[in-house]
Amino acid sequence: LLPLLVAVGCGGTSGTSASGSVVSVTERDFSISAPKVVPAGEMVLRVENQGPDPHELLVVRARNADLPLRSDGLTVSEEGLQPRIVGALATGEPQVVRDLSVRLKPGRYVLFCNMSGHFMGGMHALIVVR
Ligand SMILES: [Cu+2]
Repeated sequence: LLPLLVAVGCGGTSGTSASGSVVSVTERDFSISAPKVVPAGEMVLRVENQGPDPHELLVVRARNADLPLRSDGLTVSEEGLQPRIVGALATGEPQVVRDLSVRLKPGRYVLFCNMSGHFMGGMHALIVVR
């Protein structure tokens, strides 16, 4: 899977920008692919949705993907996670690439999609920032 993730390079982006490094994240039904370790600081999460469904991406500081659920049992309790949510993005339609700028301190973070049932379906990834 990894070689596919590296081949984004649209229009002369070089892997770094004024706001820090660029980290490629890929979402699909129903998984999230992201680097396991990234350097701390400012970065751009370049999120590509490979669909076919629309997705979203939330970034929360958490030890593992054992996140609290709402009473519906289908979505993560974003209310219960505040203020540990450090970024959020709706990816919109498939094949769309969107950037999310975040500043991450060293620690462990979970990327997840909180559309109904998607987290349970496997749309979460743990990244270590150091
Ligand atoms: Cu999703």
